[in-house]
Amino acid sequence: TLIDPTIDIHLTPDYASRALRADARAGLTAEPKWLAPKWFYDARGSELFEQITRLPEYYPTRAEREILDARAGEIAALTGAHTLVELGSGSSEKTRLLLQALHDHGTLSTFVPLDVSEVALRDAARAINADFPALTVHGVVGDFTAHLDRLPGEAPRVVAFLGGTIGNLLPAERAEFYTSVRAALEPGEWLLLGTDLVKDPDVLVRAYDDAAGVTAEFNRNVLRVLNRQLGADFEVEAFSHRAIWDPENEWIEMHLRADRAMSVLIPEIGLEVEFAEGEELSTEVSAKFRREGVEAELTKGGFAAGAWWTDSEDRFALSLWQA
Ligand code: AVJ
Repeated sequence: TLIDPTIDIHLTPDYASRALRADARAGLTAEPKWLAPKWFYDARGSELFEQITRLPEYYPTRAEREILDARAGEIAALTGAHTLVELGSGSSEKTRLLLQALHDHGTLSTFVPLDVSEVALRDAARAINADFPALTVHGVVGDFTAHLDRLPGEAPRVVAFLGGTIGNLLPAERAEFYTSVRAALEPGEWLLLGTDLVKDPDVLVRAYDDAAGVTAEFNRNVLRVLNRQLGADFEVEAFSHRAIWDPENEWIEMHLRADRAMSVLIPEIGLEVEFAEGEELSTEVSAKFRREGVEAELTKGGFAAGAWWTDSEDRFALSLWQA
C-alpha cells in the first residue's frame, strides 16, 4: 500500500503570485526590460519544455542522460548516498536513473524532491513512491534560491541540480547559490551539478531557435502567463522570438522583440507598459560553462572537486563536488 509522502511547506500559498507581481513590476519598468525565466513554467510552458527536450537541435537533455546512464553507478559508489535531494523536479527519467543506482548500491533510504509547485511535487512524490516502494519520500515545497536550510534526509546526502538550470542564474546569483548549498550540507556531503558547455555558437543558437518553432512558442508563453495571472493584454503574436549568443558573457540570451510599437495594460499591478517598435524584452539567460570556470566558482563556494564527466561529444558536463 502507498502512503502519502511527507511534504514540508516553506512557502506561503501566495508566494508565487507575489513573486510574479514583484518581478513583472521590476522587470517591465526597467531599461532594458526583462522577465525571469522561472515564469515560463505554467502547465503549457512545462509541456512546451518537454517538447523542447525531444527536438533534434536541443542536445542538453540527451547529453546529460548519456552521462547519467554511464556514470550513475560510479556516483552511487563514490558518494554512498543515503539521501538524494533533487532541486527543481523529481519525476524525470534522470532522477530514476540516480535512484535506481543508489538503490542497487544498497545505501538509499530517502528521496527529497524540492520544488516551488506543491502540485508538481505531490505528483512527483507519488510517482516515485510507486516505483520505489521502500523509499521514504520527503518533499519540500520551496524556492532553491531561498529555502535550502533544513533539508531533510539521512547523511550522506547528494543534492542534484541537473539539466543545466544553473545557467539561468547570473554569476552573482550562482555564487550565492553555491554558498547556500554548501551551508546546507555537512562536511563530506555532495553536490551533483549539470552544466551545458561552451561550444560552436551556431550549434548553441540552433538549440535555442529550433526549426519547428517550439522554443519560440515556449518563449512567448511567458506573455500568456502574464495575461492569465495578471490580466495583462499582451498581443502574444506581435512578439518575435530571438536567441542571441553573447560571446563576452558566454551565455545564450532569449528575447521577445516587439514587432511594432504598442502599449500593454497590466491591471493587477496597475501598470501600463510602452514598447517601441523593435524593442526587446529579455526573458532568459542560459549560461554555458568551461571546466576552469565551474571549478573556480565551486572552489570559491567551499567545495572540493569529486569528479568531472562529459558526454561522448563534450557538449555537457556532470560534475560532483564535496562539501
Ligand atoms: C531548463 C533552464 C536548462 O536553459 O536550456 C530551453 C530552458 N530555454 N530552451 C535551458 C530552455 C530554452 C533550459 N533549462
